[in-house]
Amino acid sequence: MNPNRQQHPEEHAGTIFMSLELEIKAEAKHLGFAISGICLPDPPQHYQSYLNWVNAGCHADMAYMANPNSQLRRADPHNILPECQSILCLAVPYPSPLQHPKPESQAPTGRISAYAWGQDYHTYIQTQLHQLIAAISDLAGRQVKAKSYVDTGPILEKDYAQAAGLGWIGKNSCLIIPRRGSFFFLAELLLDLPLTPDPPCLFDGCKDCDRCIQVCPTSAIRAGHSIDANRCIAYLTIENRGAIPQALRPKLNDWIFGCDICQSVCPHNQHPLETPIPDAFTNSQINPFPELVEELMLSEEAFEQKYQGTALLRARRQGYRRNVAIALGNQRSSEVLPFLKKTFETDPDPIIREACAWALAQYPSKT
Ligand code: B12
Ligand code: SF4
Ligand code: SF4
Repeated sequence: MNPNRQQHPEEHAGTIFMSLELEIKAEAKHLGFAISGICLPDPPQHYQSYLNWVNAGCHADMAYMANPNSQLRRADPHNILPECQSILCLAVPYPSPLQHPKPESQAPTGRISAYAWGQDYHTYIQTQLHQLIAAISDLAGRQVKAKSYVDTGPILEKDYAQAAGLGWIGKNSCLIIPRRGSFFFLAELLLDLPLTPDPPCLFDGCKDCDRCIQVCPTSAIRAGHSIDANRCIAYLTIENRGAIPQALRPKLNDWIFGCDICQSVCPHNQHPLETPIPDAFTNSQINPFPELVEELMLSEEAFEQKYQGTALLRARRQGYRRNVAIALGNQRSSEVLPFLKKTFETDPDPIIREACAWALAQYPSKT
């Protein structure tokens, strides 16, 4: 404990000191990590399931999920931070799409997944994690060695979150927090600090429910609480760099970046307890339901400018406009035909031209 640090308001002679674990969690909460828990840096419980998933090709073209170095690191957190003695698992809420239904619109509009409505969570949460490391060093009385991740590293984040007691892994493969649902980002700090672990979450809130499996438009949810990325709209619209398989295009409907369907139907997301959401994610920087023609016409410069600082840049302009063209094909709104035709005829990018050709073919022929 650092003798120089400021006294906690509850600390004065005669009162009981909070444990280091509780003090760390209080700091975490103060920095926007609404839920936190601690686990040991043991090999993850479902490592073999991960290997099976990779061997079955469910990672699609996400090579970073499969390469030998990434497998080695996922096998044991000590392969990332040899001095690791505990893992602090953290969750940060983002807005529920159920509270922001898509408004009626004359012009065809798309749909952007709720996790991307605010600032890019990687940047925002990484900043908060660095502040938390500084606070923990202060509490510990020494500079702690730490490695921070928020969707940024070779670690099975949901496994550790479950081990640290945050929640359970649902059949839709998302980490669900009891009474709070799954519209949360996960983050971790690997620490060289020995901390008392929390009990794991042993609750199974799924039981006989299979709503997510029933509604997934592309049948991407596999048995065993995992997803076939080759079929998942989130993968197809964000990570996938090539063309989207023709058979799946109609299933994308109006989704142009990510997909919230399997979480939106989950009973645990219907009436969650309110959890304060950081301003970074509530002050929506973008229109969650943008007009598709406007998006199709975005120049490289306009795209970068419009979506600077948001997660949308991950799809790049090419992937984003490919998705937009497919959504235009799915909506069959005849006033957009001139824009689709113009893009088909003049766009230099073959991926975009092909997506426009497909979209045009969805419109009833006049002959
Ligand atoms: C690759 C990836 C994707 C891929 C593949 C998805 C997937 N489920 O694997 C794609 C691009 C499709 C994707 C989509 C999304 N993602 Co993503 N993704 C990841 C990433 C980088 C790795 C996930 C992973 O390890 N997959 C490997 C496979 C094997 O893991 P898994 O399918 O989850 O399998 C686990 C369970 O099946 C469990 N298991 C195995 N057997 C059994 C048996 C039982 C009984 C149980 C209970 C569990 C169990 O063990 C496995 C290993 O943990 C993580 C970040 C990270 N480093 O963990 C984010 C992460 C999972 N994604 C996240 C988000 C927000 C999303 C989206 C909601 C975004 C969107 N709206 O479009 C969707 C959700 C789609 C879905 N239903 O999963 C969040 C999830 C937060 C949460 N509450 O769970 C994470 C944790 C990022 C973060 N730090 O916030 N994602
Ligand atoms: S995110 Fe969409 S496509 Fe992917 S598993 Fe869930 S419902 Fe299916
Ligand atoms: S919809 Fe049902 S089965 Fe799917 S994750 Fe939620 S509770 Fe589990």
